Amino acid sequence: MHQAGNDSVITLDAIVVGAGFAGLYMLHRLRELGVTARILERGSGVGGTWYWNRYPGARCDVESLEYSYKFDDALQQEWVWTERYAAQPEILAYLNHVADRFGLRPDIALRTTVTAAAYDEARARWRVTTEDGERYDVRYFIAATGCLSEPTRPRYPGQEDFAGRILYTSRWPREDVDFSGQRVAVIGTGSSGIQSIPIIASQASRLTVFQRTPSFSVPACNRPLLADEVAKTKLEHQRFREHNLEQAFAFNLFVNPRNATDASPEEREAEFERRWSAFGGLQFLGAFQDILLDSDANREAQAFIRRKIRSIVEDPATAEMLVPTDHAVGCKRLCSDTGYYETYNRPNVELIDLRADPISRFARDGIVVGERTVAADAIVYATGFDAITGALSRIDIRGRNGTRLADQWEYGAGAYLGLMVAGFPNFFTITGPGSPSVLTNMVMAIEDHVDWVANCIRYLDDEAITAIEATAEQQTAWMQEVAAIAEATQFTGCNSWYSGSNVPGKPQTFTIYVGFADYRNRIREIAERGYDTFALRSTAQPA
Ligand code: N01
Repeated sequence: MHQAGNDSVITLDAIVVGAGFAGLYMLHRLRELGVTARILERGSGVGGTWYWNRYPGARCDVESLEYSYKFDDALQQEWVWTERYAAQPEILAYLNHVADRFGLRPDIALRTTVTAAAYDEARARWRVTTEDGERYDVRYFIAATGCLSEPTRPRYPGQEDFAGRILYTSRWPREDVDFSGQRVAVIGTGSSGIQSIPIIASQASRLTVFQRTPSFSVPACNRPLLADEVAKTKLEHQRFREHNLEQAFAFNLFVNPRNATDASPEEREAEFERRWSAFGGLQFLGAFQDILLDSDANREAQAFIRRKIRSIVEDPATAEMLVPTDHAVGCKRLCSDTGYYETYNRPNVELIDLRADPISRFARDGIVVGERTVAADAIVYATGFDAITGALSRIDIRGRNGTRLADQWEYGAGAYLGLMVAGFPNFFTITGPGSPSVLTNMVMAIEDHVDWVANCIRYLDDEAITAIEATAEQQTAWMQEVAAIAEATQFTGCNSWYSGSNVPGKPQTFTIYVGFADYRNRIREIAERGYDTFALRSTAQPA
């Protein structure tokens, strides 16, 4: 690393933003290539989304044996997952282990927020600036900023008057939060709310849940992993993980080849019941192969979950409030829970439907809905994220001719292959808009992207190419393809964070490439054919 004394600009080959799954593996690969790099991470620890989202009940909805890196055999063998779905502390411990095992920490700057990055076309270099005024001069600017890292922060009138504690699931404190004897309000019933509500209910004297839209949720069927199944997976892990890469969502979704629309009512009921009570969680989506493609098939899945909610929740009025009526199963991300619907049978839990009774303001002692003040000692926002683009849009990123990324994405985000933005040479977006990102087992999608970026950088070095950039035509055609694929599915017909409709003013575009295995083949083919179709520049030498 070269640190110039005069202007305190640190010269490296690459800056990676973020020390989650993506940033850690990217740094590892860059080092293998001999590329000097540093991760800049705003948290005070590594782990990314698993560093911040430490709310009670936080747990992954992809199985732990699959939701882990596959790149290193020894790592795969030595780490032992304890539960079918890993809880947040275990995943965070795993990522800390990875940072130590591969000696990554010396090249990670924590508590470091990137505020700006500007491309200097004459020098084909990026100038990256942090909140503390540090400046880096690099050839590659790599965003490993995560898809769910920028929380939305709704604000109600009178919020500053509230005398109790306000918490965000997405920014949960590091110390234990004990709700014993407290009256707690939770706003939001997506995955974070649905995971935390049963646990908060078991601690609090009273829990009031404020729901704007009910979600579909399926029991996770979590359990301790058996020693035998762990040993078997370790023995076969190469094949097991290769199999992930061939799947539509990069995890082992057991898809029943039958159509729900062809099945008899008895057959449908039996299969849905098996998925609900034995398989659990996202496996519900594989009950029939047409659930995510055909609205009639999806309606059968909806009807089954609605019946389940009504059979579990004892109070009929509460059950009706919890029944989703305005979207398909899977259109909003399917939630995976442990005892969520049962929680509403507890005498200390109440559900308020914000569509019938909107919050008018916060008061000193609680939340005002209509004429009533719901008393609260603590309010938990489980209101979600400015997904996919939120973290990047908050950095002042300027490409060629000073074009701002936020301006280019004003009417909808796009990136060729989900990896490179036209007008922004040598800038890579890991799991960016236009890639399968959140509709996958993220660790697999991340590894795949990191490998792609690493191979691209090796190619550029080998060929003495200074800068690579996607063309505007490539990007436009790619995003059209992404949209066309999504239109043939059930993912686009509702308000969801997938399409940005949860963030006021955000353009509503569905930028997720549905189908990991197809996508992976596409980007590998493109790389194998060579990079000649990109705009390449080899004249100016890197400074
Ligand atoms: O966020 P969400 P999340 N007033 O956007 C409501 C991943 N994740 O943090 O639907 C009142 O899903 C909002 O209502 P509506 C996973 O991919 C994974 O829960 O917009 N309510 C919704 O009910 C997940 O999908 C895991 O009408 C407001 C809720 O808040 C993603 O992160 C665990 C509101 C937000 O739900 C996001 O989940 C946790 C307002 N002003 C998270 N604004 C697992 O691996 C929003 N809402 C299992």
